[in-house]
Amino acid sequence: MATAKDFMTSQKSTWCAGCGDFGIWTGLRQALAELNIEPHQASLVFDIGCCGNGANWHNAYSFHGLHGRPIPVAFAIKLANHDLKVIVITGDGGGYGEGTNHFVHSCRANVDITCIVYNNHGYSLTTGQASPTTQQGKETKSTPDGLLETPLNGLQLAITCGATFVSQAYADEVKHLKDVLKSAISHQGFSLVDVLQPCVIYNDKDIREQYKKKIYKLEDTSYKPNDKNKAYLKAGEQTKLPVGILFQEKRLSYEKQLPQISKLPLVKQKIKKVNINNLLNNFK
Ligand SMILES: Cc1ncc(C[n+]2csc(CCOP(=O)(O)OP(=O)(O)O)c2C)c(N)n1
Ligand code: SF4
Repeated sequence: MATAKDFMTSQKSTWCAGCGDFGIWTGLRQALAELNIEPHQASLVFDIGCCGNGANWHNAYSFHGLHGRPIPVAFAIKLANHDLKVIVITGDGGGYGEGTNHFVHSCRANVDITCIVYNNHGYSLTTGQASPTTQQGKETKSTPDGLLETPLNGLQLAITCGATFVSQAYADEVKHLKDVLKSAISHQGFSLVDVLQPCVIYNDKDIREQYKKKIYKLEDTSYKPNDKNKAYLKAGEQTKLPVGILFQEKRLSYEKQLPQISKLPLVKQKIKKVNINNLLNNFK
């Protein structure tokens, strides 16, 4: 039986005391353990960012690559070995900014990966610039006179682009977050968990009080996550913030439709000897 501790390394975290990333780290480790996934059965793909720095203290097959690019790496890992649970760890900057293109097309593809967006509504690692989810009018290091653009809603983007599991969670509600993560990781297809993550350095000083006033659990209402139009509207709520599963549907995942890997993961297949001359002759 795996335990949450199995997903820790001997490295100490460099996150600031009070960072919301700690709650997500705990929730993720607990979710994996409760699903009885061992570290060698999971691949965690980290973006560059404060959240991505966690690559050093998460034990699993980890990859820490270029900013905005964890999704294509995760997609490729899934195609190479679809027996692995593949999880992307990215910020709102990486997921919805530099990596938007990959996000959009992986939703469409419905590849079976889980994308956890550590959404602190700004670029934290690079010291407080505006990201695509920053509130309009916000003064940040990169928008000293206030941000002009309207914020991007990652939940609505995912629903529109064909993601088959879309959810929102809160970093400080670890048990609830863990349950949402368990559902997302167990889902067959592209799953998004957008986690509202307090940053104690670059968010408003009362960010936790703001979240406490606004957040409510969808399970405490009569809401059912099976209607795309209703999910889109729910995902747009701002005065109050719903946490839980907003949308889920069944659709065959990308890797399940590939005949080449339907019987055996690519990594377990024997490499066939190919006469390269036959191939080269085709180009003559
Ligand atoms: C290709 C590339 N572009 C830009 C950067 C600079 N950069 C590093 S992290 C980052 C954004 C971090 O914000 P986010 O993804 O939201 O993660 P957070 O630090 O808030 O967890 C940026 C712009 C980079 N390292 N590489
Ligand atoms: S700067 Fe913000 S997001 Fe980064 S470690 Fe500190 S509290 Fe967390």
